[in-house]
Amino acid sequence: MMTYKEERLLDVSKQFQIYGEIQHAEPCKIGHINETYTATYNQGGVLVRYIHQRINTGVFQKPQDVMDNVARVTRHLRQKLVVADEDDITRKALVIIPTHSGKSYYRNHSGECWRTFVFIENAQTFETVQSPEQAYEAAFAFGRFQCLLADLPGKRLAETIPDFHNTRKRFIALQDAVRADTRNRAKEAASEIAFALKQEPIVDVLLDALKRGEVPERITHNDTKFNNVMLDNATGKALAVVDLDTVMPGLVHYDFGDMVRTTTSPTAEDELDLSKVRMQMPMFKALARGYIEAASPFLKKKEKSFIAFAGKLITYTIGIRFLTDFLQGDTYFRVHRPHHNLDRCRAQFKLVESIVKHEDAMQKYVDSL
Ligand code: GN1
Ligand code: MG
Repeated sequence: MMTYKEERLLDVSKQFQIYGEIQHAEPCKIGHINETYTATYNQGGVLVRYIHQRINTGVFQKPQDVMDNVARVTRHLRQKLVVADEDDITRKALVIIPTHSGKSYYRNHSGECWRTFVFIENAQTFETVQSPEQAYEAAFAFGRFQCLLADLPGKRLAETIPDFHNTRKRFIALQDAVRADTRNRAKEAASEIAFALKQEPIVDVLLDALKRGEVPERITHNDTKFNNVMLDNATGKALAVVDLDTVMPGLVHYDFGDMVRTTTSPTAEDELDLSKVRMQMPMFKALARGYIEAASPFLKKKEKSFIAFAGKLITYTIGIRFLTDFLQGDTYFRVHRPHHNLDRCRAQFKLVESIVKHEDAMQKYVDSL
């Protein structure tokens, strides 16, 4: 018997090339953007799981572009793993299940866009990092991901969200939100706004380096949260990186920076006790080692050097995105309580302050590798 009330999911489940009957489905609570379900099917008496995911088309306005990118990237990764003679490849590169008409996603009568992946069994994700070994694994996985995609053939990937990590544009958006103050919330966030504006000198550092040709555009993941890495239950090793919606042209620093943001503090992104939020050097070192080890085949010298700075910039950038969303009435990131976006912003800014205290040591360590 179906144990869930999601009538729409029943319709969705019929659209894809999956054998067997859907038994039940549970919502996954990870992620602020898309809506994700784990669905169990009975295939000849064996229970097999799939992921059904509704793409947030408010955020990803061209779902076809998203799915074209994801299809190209996963196909390329799979080919590389085959050539490298790896085993267990369906747990290492996401597998898209097409619709009956061969499409990579299904659009229903009310315009909802749904896609399906093979579920990766015996693996898990974590909201917070448990050990430097895990940090190393995550960084190695994202570095390898970039490395395997460095020779992706064909045209430039679509920019699924233009200017996604453009800190200058994010800064301007914050200034606009403060000026408009449509929800009359600027007062409550006065000290966060002041902190954000004071950091302006760091806003253009990577954009300028890109303009000067010191750092090149590459294919990057752009959402390298620690909870986007699947770790094997048995070995603790990273299997796959997931959430490929923002795989597109970018700077490697965006990826490394978001790893620093989500992997160096023992706390969750929305920690309320700010005294617990801090950049832990052993985690940073493990990240830098793992990342550089995997990315060294393509990473240029100057590009590598900027890695140390990336954590501060991306933590700051995501912080101002949370702040902007708070000021605009929580229309972008899913929130689970009042002030959630402001709480997230505060934790990011606290981490920025902690990173600043370790900046020199971080740079020295990266340069020593
Ligand atoms: C969003 O997919 P999800 O919810 O993990 C966001 C990221 C932010 C992150 C902050 C498309 O990621 O950019 O860093 O929240 N994704 C998008 O947790 O905006
Ligand atoms: Mg995401």
